[in-house]
Order: sequence, then structure tokens, then C-alpha cells
Amino acid sequence: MKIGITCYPTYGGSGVVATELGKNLAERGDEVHFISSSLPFRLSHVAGNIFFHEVNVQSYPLFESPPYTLSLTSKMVDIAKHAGLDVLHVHYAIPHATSAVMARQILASDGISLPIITTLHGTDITLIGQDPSFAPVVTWSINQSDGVTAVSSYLRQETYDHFEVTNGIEVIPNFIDTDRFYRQDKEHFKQALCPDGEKVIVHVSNFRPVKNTKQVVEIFHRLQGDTPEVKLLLVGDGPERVPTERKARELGVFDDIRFLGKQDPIEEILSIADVFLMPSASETFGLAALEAMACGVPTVVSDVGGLPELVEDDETGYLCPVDDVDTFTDRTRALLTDAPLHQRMAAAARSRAVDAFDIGHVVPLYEQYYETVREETTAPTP
Ligand code: GMT
Repeated sequence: MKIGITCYPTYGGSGVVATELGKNLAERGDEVHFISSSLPFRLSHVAGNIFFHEVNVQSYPLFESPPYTLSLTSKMVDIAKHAGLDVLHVHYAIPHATSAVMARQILASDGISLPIITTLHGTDITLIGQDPSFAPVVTWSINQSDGVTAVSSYLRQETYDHFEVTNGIEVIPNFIDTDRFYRQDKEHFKQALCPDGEKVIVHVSNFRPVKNTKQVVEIFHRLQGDTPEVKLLLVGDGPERVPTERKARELGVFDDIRFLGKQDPIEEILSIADVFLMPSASETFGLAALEAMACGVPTVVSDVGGLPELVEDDETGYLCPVDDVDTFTDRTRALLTDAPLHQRMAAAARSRAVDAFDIGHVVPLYEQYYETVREETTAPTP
């Protein structure tokens, strides 16, 4: 099959899912065309049956900012025509689904049929998509899509609750390549960071307010003075990084924290982690937590959104009420001090990642869905 994929190329879960999906589809024999504003960060090389098409935006004195949505639409039309796409799969509704619907209309006027599938990821539904300046367009774009998927049952329900969506929504969860994400021997790295055998807490995010990164520092602060001692690795970057650094200085824990910025490969850092913290205010799935689980790291996460579909409380990690820093601290402390508990949860976390979310189980669900949507869109109307 020839598949077009549009996603945000920057750091973020939706771009990761889209890119890993495209790479895996290509390995399975499909021809994959990424259409994006720049090379997706997990797409290190483009070869064989993977193609990358950069969307060129035009500036013009009249435009306050270049209309990316229109340039993306034109690029989708161009690639669909010249590569002969069988399906176009867009990730994150704003503005990708809207561009795709417009592209499909333009192609139809030339007698070309292009089924489009929209995958809803997160704040396109739970936050920014609900703003009155976007909501009618998001609703229309979802209803006009030939197929719609959501990354959790929670997100599917949120979509129905907040938008007048009449289309069906298929739940296909995030996935992980458990052959790449596993606990590796990184003893030298651990030694360098923790010469006195300190435990390691890791948090990975794009440092947006929804990720509650200042709370990660607060939890870490409350664990000071405990035995064993603990270090905190903060991976990623974004608008909350500076306020989080400030908080760390205020609490006097800055020197025990490493702000690592954007990092790849993340699995090497996760391989030295003892606990993964995710105190998000909202999370539709929590891909970063799944990456940790695959590396055998128990997770302490908020009991919101899609996280209870991923983390089994008291089995693979802990679910804690949002903003309840006391509970987050207690659960983290339990994992850092009770070795048999840690061992049990680390093994359970890895097993859950392998059994329920391995890329080998989930990518075929997308392939089957592409087939279903193609059949439905080409079937003659009775
Ligand atoms: O929706 C967002 O905030 C952005 C999006 C992204 O690109 O990072 O994140 C969402 O999609 C991920 C992949 O499906 C999910 O694993 C994340 O939980 C989700 N983020 C939020 O809901 C905050």
C-alpha cells in the first residue's frame, strides 16, 4: 500500500507514534510518504520505500504568519497525485485533519479518490481543540474523515463528550518497539551520574504546563534526606523548563538534578532509572510512561485520562490523584526502599509493555483499519 503520513516533526508523542508507525509499515513492505514541515525527529534517514516531503510555506507581506494549513493541503494534493497514495493518515487533528479533508475534496474534483484517516492524540481534543476558535473546525474535520482513531478509550469518550461527532472512532493504543526499548547494561553511565550508588528518578516530557514538571521537583525535594539518596534526571525541553529550574533552585535541590534537554536515544537513560514520574494534569495515553515500562521501570503517574488503561495500580506502578504530592512522594519512596516490591513491579511493567503494547501487535491493527476504510470508501452505495 502507498501511505501518506502527516505529523508534527518536533518532539512530542504524536510525532513519535506517527514516525514509528511509518517506519514499521515500510519494514512490512508498504511505501510510506511523510508530509511534514520538517524531517520528523525520529526519522533519522530516508531510504528505500520511505520518502519525506517538506511542506514549503510562503511568506508574503500581507500575511501576518504564513498560512501553513493551505501549504500543507497543496503538498498533500501534489504527493497524492504523483505518488498515487492509497490512503492518507494524519496525526493530531489541528490542522492536519482539516488540510487532509480539503486535499481530498480537491483531488475528488480531479476524479482521484483518497481515503483519509485522522488519529486523535491528546490536546487536539482535551484542551486546545475545545477552544471556540477551533472547535467547529475540529468537529467538521473529524466528521469528514473517512476513518478516525483515538489512542485510548478515554480519548474516544472525551471526543464524543465535547464535540458533536457522528463518526465512529476506533481505539488503537500507542505502541512500543520492545526489541529497542529494554533494560540495557549502562553501568558506566550510572556510575558516572551516581558515584555513591544513589537511586535514579526519571521524568521525560516536553515541559508544557500540563506535564506538572514543577511537581516532579517538589516530590524529589521531599525525598531528600531519605536513605538511599536519590538523583533526578529531567529529559526534554519546553516552556516550563525555566520555571522548573527556578523551583529547583528555590528548594535547594538544583545540584542533585540533571536537566538533560532533548535526548535520543531515550532507552539508554531509562535503563538506569529506578522510578519514572509522570504527575500530568491530563494525559490521553502517556507514551513516555510506556517507554519506561518497556525498560523495566515502575511508573508513578496521575490517575487521569488514559493512564489507568496503561498503568495497573499496585501491579506495574502506582496511580496517584492529580496534584497529590504527598501520595506521589509516598509511592515513589516505597519503590525506592522496598527492593522486592521494586523487582516485582519492574518485571510486571516490562511484561505489560510486551504483552499489550508491542509494536508487533499494534501496527497490524492500523493496517487492518486502513483496509477496512478503503473497502468502505470504495464500496458502491446501495
Ligand atoms: O496532545 C498533545 O498534547 C500532544 C501529543 C504529542 O504530540 O505529544 O501528546 C499526546 O499524544 C501522545 C501520543 O498519542 C500521548 O501518549 C500523550 O499522552 C498525549 N499527551 C497528552 O494528552 C497531554
